[in-house]
Amino acid sequence: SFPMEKFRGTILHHPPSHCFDNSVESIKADLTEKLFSMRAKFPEVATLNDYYLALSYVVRDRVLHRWIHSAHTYFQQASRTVVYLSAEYLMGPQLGNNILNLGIRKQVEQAVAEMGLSLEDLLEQEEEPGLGNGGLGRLAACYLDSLATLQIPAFGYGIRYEFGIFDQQIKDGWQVEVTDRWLRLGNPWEVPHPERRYEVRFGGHTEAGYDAQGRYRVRWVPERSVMGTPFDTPVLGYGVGNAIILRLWQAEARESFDFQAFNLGNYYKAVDDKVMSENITKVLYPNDEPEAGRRLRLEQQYFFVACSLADMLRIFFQRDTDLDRLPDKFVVQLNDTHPAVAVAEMMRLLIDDNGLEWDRAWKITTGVFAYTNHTLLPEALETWNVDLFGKVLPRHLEIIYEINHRFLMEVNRFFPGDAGRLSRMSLFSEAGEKRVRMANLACVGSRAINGVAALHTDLLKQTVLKDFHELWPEKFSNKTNGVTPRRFMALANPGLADLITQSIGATWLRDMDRLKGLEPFARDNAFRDQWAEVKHQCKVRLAAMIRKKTGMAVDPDTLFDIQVKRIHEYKRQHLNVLNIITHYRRLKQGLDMDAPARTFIFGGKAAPGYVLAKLMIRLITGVADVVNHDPDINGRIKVVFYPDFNVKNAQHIYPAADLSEQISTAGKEASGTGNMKFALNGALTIGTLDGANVEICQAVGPENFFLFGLTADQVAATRQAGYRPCDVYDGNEELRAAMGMISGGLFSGGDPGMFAPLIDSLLNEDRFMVLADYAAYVQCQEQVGRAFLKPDHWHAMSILNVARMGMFSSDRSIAEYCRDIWHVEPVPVVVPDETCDID
Ligand code: OAK
Repeated sequence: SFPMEKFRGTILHHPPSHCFDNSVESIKADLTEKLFSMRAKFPEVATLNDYYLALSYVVRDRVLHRWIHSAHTYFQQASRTVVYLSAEYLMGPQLGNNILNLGIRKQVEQAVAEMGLSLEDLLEQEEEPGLGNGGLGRLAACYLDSLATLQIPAFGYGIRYEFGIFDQQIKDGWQVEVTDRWLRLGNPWEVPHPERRYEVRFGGHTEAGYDAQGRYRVRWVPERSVMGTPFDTPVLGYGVGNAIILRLWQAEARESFDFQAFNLGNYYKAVDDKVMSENITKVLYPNDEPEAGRRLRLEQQYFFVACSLADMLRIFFQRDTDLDRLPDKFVVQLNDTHPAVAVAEMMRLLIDDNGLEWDRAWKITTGVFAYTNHTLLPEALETWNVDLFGKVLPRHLEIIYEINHRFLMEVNRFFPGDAGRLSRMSLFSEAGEKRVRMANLACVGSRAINGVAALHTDLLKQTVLKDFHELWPEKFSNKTNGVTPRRFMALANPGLADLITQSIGATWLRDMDRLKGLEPFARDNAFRDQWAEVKHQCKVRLAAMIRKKTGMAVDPDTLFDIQVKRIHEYKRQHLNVLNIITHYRRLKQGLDMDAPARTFIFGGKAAPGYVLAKLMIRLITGVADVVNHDPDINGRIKVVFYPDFNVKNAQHIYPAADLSEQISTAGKEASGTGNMKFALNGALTIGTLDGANVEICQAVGPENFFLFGLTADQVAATRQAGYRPCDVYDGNEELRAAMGMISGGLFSGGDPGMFAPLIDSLLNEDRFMVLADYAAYVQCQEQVGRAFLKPDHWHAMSILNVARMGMFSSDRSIAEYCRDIWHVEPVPVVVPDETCDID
């Protein structure tokens, strides 16, 4: 084989400095060439998808060129590197974003136009990789964008699911899940590296003994193993030479045939094993499933963690030999607990594979990891049955027992004899069946722990992680989430972005504090008119999309009131529906006739096994059916369920909103990021003091925010005082009427039983205080209606929202992670013969 050793640590040669010509002529020539070389087609027979693929390859070459120079620079400088471990990445379509970040939009537009194509049509061809459920996965994608833009050496590691989040269809008003075959037409953005695969072992048992030097050693004798192959997708920063890599692992069988089984004539067992291996990365698991504790899911988690850490060590050993220096070279961020088994795997790698002693290994491990928590909901905190865990990862279970033993001794030194504390902090819960607590493992193995909004971090310290905070207050900090303005403003809303750039210059896209410069324009009539016109155009476009997807006509002159996010009881889409029904009933009674006409738009997926969430969708479509066709209403209310909410659709939806619904029960939404995307596109928010809403309200000013409902403290106190939802129900005539219309069958074709589970859960328990907040919400919505009737003031508020939202850029979040947790510095990448700066 090639004698790599000889060259390790020296630079062989520079990467190609082939100079890309981004002129229109050159892009056209490249496009035709790619059509030929990558699609084997000539123009007359090429499909739109062929052109999409060809254009993607044209763009990919240019992105890879920057990636090669980035990788080379980072290698040469042995730069400190961030490793982001996440089971989910919701990247969204790649073509448009890469064109934007390369700064070649105008040329590409013209090039394809001259070839008789429209860029918009080509962009529409792309099927997005839906490799995530919602907020957590999209946050990871925004963070990659900001890491690249801020010139931070980084890797994103994750799983290449063959089937991402399901596609949602609506049939007879119900959600129907369809498999997401996103790879069907090929994925031009990834580069597979089968030459760089790793073996991942599972099951079996361990054997203890002594090595040649007489040291105690444990040997793991696995039962089976699979291979992990990396697929690399470059992520380009905006207006910089830097690109980073998203490296997703795909599981493959070790051999295409198990030769022994084959020789024994057991052909089908051999094929079976191959299928079993490949199953590991077959499908993304949905959140919010009642029983998610499945073996395959644990295997997925360990699989990608094992591959990623092995890869990280390989890179480390390219330049270094002393593992004590690992924490100087890498920091590994755990995106929630899905990758938390990394703590045990790191210990195993250091002790079993590299021969380190426990204390030295533990110092390295706890110097490398940091943990972000993304939820307070107790049912979303991950635990694994110990028997299952031991069957899949016997060596890791032993290591976790040992970590726990040593950890509880430490706790006991700090808080002697506090048995309650010991049992709460243990890595194992013993109530009922014994389980491993992944959040506790993540806390113990990390040197930094953070929440994702100020309120969330405070609540973490007071509730789920209280004991850990008391032990290690210095580990905790808050890092309020952010979103990338490149995708969610410049790409999604070019009209708005252009207007902003005309007024305050172009630098805001990389320095969002500059948006402050918009404030004076809130008083400028001519500017307000332009602002209103941009919003109107976005609404016209969304109306066309709604028409195309649902066949429904909606009027862009009505108030677009939008709630898009996962469907969940705590997010309270049913509170929104109760207000719609109330408003509907008032109109039927001839009341509220001066309220503006509204289009209520919903979107979002329900977990396939979450019965009440699916029923909430059916309620929305049921209300839509009645209200939209009631001649008395005559278009004063329309209700739309926009099917298959995903990143691609989201880019059409956020820009078109007048009103953003952020109405979760206070204390339940860790942060929210949709709230930021709406406000950055000039929507006003109706919201509770929950998650990042608190900070948004503070930033834009309460006079530019529609605030309602119980605070997190009040929610807790109300619960404590013995909250009885039926008392609220009894005391509110309009609420009774609205719920009565539901339970009477008006929205279920006369079937009174359909929504009974929803109604019963509200009346008997109402875990999320829907009824407690109902009156305040309805009243706040009336205020919204009145405000919308004064367009000048409305648009002024909208401008002030955008002007004051700069801190919710993911650039700010990432800069804080870099400063407080990661301690990494930017490493600028110079690409020869290229000017990357867009401004
Ligand atoms: C998913 C699975 C397990 C735990 C949390 C999640 C998740 O998606 N959490 C969401 O993370 C977002 C990013 O931090 C937050 O904005 C959302 O509030 C939170 O629900």
